[in-house]
Amino acid sequence: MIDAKKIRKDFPILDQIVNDEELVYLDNAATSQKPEAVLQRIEDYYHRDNANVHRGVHTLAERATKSYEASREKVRQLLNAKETAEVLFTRGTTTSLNWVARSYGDAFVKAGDEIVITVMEHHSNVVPWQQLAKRKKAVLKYISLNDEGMLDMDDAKKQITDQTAIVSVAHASNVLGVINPIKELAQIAHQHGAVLVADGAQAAPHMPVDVQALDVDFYALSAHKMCGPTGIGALYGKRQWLEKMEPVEFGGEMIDFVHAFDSTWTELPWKFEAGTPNIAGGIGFGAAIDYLNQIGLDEVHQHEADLVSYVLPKLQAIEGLKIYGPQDPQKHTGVIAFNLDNLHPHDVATALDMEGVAVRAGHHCAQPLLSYLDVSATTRASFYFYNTKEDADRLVEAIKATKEFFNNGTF
Ligand code: C6P
Repeated sequence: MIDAKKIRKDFPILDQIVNDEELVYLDNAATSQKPEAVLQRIEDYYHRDNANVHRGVHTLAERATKSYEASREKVRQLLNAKETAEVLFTRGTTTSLNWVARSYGDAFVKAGDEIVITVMEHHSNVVPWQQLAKRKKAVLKYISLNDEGMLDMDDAKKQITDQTAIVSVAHASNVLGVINPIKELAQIAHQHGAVLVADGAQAAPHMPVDVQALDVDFYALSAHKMCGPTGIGALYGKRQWLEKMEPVEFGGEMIDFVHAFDSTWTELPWKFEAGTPNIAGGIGFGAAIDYLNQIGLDEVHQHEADLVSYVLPKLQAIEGLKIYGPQDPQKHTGVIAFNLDNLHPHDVATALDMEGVAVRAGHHCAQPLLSYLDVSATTRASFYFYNTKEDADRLVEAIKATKEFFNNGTF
C-alpha cells in the first residue's frame, strides 16, 4: 500500500504555501511533479557526463550514450515491448502520434480508406488524423459514447469496417476519467485488417501497460506526466511496421550513408531519430521509470482508485456540481471534470487557487468532446499517487467555499 504522506517527501515542490494556503496539486493530468531522484539524475548527467551521444569515442560520450540507451531499455521494460528497436524516443505523445499519422499514414492509407477515432480524443489524437485524411482523401469517423460517458462498443463495431485502415483511441481519457478497452478494440481493428494506435498519455503514468498483451500496433506516451521531464516521450511500434515506414525527419544520426544525391537510413530505432536527441530528457525519463517501478504501477493504480472511491461520492453530494463521465467510482479514474452551478470553470479554478488548490479549467484540448457534451469548458481535478485523502477533502471544502462565495458573497 502506498504511504502518500511519506512519498510526498520525495517531491519538495509539493511542500509550499500558495495564496496563504498549503498547496494541493491536483493538475496531474496536465503534468506531474518530479521527484528529487529525477531532478538529481538530470543534474548529475550535466555535472559529470554531458556529451553528445552515439558519435564520440571519448569516455564522457560513452557514458552519455550508455545512460541514454539504458533509458530506452527501461521504456521497453515499462511497456513490455519485444525489443528496444521498437521504442523510439520522441518529444512526447503529440510527436509520437504525428509520426504515426505522417509515416504509417502516408505509406499505408489510400483514398477512400477510413480512419476511426473517438469523440473523447485529445486534439493530439484528432488533428494529425484530420490532416492525414485531407492529404489522402480518406474518411475520418468517430466512435460515440454511451449514456454513462464510456465508449459505445456497439458503435465501435459499426464504425470499424473492412475499409478501416487505422483505429486510434486514448487508452485513458483526459476529461471523462475512463479507461478504454484497448485490447478488445485492437482485436476488432485486426479482424478488419486495420492497425490500432493507442494514445497512452493518461494511462502509462497510472497503470501497468503491456503492449504485447494489448496487441497494439503503436503506443504513444509522454515522460512529463509520469514524473519525468518535459520534451521527451516515446513511441512504441511493432517492428513489422517500423521497418516499412519512412522517417519523418532527416539529418544527422539517422543515416547509414549519405551520397551527393541520395542517402540510406540506419537501423531501428535510430532511423527515426534525426539530430542530437534530448539526452538529459531521455536520462531523466529513465530515472522516472526507476522511481515508478520502485513504487509499483499496480500500487499507483490502486491508490488512485481508493482516492476516487473516497472523493467521488463527496463531490456528487455537492448540490449543483455536475461530474462528467461515469458516476460509478469503480469505473472512474483520478481525472474528474466537473461544472459547478452556472459558474464559469475559469472562475471556479481561480477561486480554488485562492484556497491553494491547483486544478485546470478550459476545454482540456478536447473540443470535439466538449461539443458532444454540449459544454464550452469544465473544471478538472486530477489525482496522482502522491495525493492524499486530505488533498481530496481540501478540494471538496474549497468547492463548497467557492459555491458559498459566488452565491452569498462570503468565503
Ligand atoms: N493532455 C491535459 O491537461 P503531450 O502534450 O504531447 O505531452 O500530450 C498530449 C496529450 C495527448 N493525449 C492525451 C489523452 C492527453 O491528455 C495529452 C495531454 C494535457 O489534459 C495537456 S493538454
